[in-house]
Amino acid sequence: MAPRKPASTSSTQSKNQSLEPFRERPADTVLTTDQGIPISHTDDSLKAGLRGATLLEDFHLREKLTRFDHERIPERVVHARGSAAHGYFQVYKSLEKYTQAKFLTDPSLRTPVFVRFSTVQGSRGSADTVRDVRGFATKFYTPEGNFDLVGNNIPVFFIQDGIKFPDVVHAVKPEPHNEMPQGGSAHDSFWDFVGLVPETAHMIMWVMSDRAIPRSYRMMEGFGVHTFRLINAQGKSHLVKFHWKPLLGTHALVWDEAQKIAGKDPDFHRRDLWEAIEAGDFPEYELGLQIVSEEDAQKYGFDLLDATKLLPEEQVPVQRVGKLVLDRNPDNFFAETEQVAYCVSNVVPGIDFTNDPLMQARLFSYLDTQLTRLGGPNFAEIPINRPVAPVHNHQQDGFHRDTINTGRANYHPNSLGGGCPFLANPQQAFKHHPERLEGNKVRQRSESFNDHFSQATLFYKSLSKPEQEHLIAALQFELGKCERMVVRERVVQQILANIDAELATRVAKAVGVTVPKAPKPAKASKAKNTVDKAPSLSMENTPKDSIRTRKVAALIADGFSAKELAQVKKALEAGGAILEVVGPSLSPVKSDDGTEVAPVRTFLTTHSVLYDAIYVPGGEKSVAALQLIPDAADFVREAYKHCKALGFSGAGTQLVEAAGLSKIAAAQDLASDPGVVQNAKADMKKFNALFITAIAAHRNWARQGPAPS
Ligand code: HDD
Repeated sequence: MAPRKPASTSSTQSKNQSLEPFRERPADTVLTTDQGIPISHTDDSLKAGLRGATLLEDFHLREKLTRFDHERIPERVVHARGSAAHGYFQVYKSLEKYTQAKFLTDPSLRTPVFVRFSTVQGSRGSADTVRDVRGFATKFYTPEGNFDLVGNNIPVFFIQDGIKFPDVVHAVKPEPHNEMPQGGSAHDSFWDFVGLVPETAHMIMWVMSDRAIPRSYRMMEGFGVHTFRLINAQGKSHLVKFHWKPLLGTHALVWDEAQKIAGKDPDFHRRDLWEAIEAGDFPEYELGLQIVSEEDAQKYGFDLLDATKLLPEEQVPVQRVGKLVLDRNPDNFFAETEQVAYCVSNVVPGIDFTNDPLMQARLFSYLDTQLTRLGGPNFAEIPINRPVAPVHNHQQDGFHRDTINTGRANYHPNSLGGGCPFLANPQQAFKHHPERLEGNKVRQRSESFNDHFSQATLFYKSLSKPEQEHLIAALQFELGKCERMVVRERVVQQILANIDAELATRVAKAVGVTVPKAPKPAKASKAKNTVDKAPSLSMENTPKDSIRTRKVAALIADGFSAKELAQVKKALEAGGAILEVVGPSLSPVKSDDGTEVAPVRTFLTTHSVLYDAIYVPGGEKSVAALQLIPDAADFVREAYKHCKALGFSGAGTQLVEAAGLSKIAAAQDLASDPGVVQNAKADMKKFNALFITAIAAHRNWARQGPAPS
């Protein structure tokens, strides 16, 4: 197969040159059939007379309909809903001490990547902001072949052995009798499974936390989950956990907001990713590695082969070793995002697997699923899946074969083809780490996998108070949707009571379950060298120093203060935020000095939940008009409810009271709520500084009360 040029090598490269041979023809061409026959009329079928029957002979009609009838391929059995982007990865300095992988040892190399983000439970058309795990899959097109890091935004998994994957997926997917619910886990079969399978406990804590409702794909972490190996040129192996750290920090939505966005804009995350890249605000993440020597593998108090456990950063710090930049949107959703096939088994020399039984099953499952999904064994020839490394082998035939193999030597060894392709130099070839393996054939689990609750408790205890309240409310919501008492009881009594007594009691009360009489205290891990708290697990400790790419709605009507709006816009844009003007209609709105601004959205076409912050400039007439528009006051109320930053300058402050927030209307000094910035005197310098700090803080959680007790 001919070598392919990198999919994207720099942010200045506008088109994927490597795909050019597969691209449609340029704009000056004429319409043809699939056979290249020119077509001059495509609006009427061929008929026997003007009002006569359609003729079977009409090959153009038949081809058009046949192609349409077969446009769909099976959606992914999990992670069906996704969005992707091209970009590149570059290592900061050589990691040759740990690995021979070229993309990790050559700092001058920009390795093209294709990253697909996804939800797990819902179908292709489901909403983006549902409570769910997010997939974070990266295909590195390295010079030594493709490496696929198929991770999630949560560092652990529901189960320990891949043989249970069909069970957990069947349980969480819409129930088989009525195909409900779509895009969510709040139903009986999922929680039935959880109550019966205690190894889910740790993952459940993560999925009920705010991690499962990210603000943006650009603001979530990624994790390889399993322990992998790095192997250096001398054959020495280290164990490694892969992380992605978003440079914009890790931020979440509010559950009420997430549910409303699912209706207002089901494409919220897809749009956010697309628009950021189109605007040149390229999402960036650093690759983090937790490296552990083989000798230390046993010392962390849990089994590194158990995918329901994480390695706290407080025990082994994450080294940031390189940067991932997503700088180009796909040209065609189906050809790229839908047809990309990630396989956990795709590794390059210098990276290897471990015996994690979850990972081992994945090594089979991904390649297997593509055979059905992409119609046969030649899916690696689809442009988005082709390596940039040259491919030479004796594979042949099968459905959808593109390569035209020449010559007669389709076997190894051969002399008819001059011995080609030759075997690679062992120094450069992939070598499986020669780990010593010995044991009886058993269908059992290691005792070292037995502790299901310590890390669930660690996670819960490491959250901030607001995060804990959100988690409790999420459990109350999810279990509250379960119809069967036995399901609710088992989760509370067999799972939650083992994690935290207060958590179990508060959820029990809310879902009508008897509070466990003497809730069992969480079983402390007997292991040495564990931590009691891991601040790195809380999003509270994420960087909050930037307003880059934050979206702010400015609410205006005729008579708004042009000066105030211009000054706030300038200050926000200087910080990298986006100010979107929302007005009563798309017609230009006249300011107090006669200049006009055309809103980009109206109260009908957008909503408070689609913004990070709200700004109301002064102008007596404008504010008086906004007070008469119920949706304008609703904008303010909702943003307040969702703990967002709100800014009111000049007469804009009057909208606070009109929105029914009289308590804060009275508190002009910010003491009661630093997230609400009011400046009736329109001292814009002071106002902008405070407003920017409030937006960068992401949310003022203090505004919320606790979840019901
Ligand atoms: Fe999986 C897709 C992530 C366990 C079997 N998985 C899939 C995708 C992601 C993950 C991000 C979407 C890839 C894309 O965008 O195309 N899966 C994970 C993680 C896991 C995990 C982080 C645990 C650490 N998965 C897992 C197990 C199995 C599978 C244990 C089976 C034994 N996963 C699949 C699959 C999918 C898939 C059925 C569906 C579509 C596909 O592979 O290409 O094979």
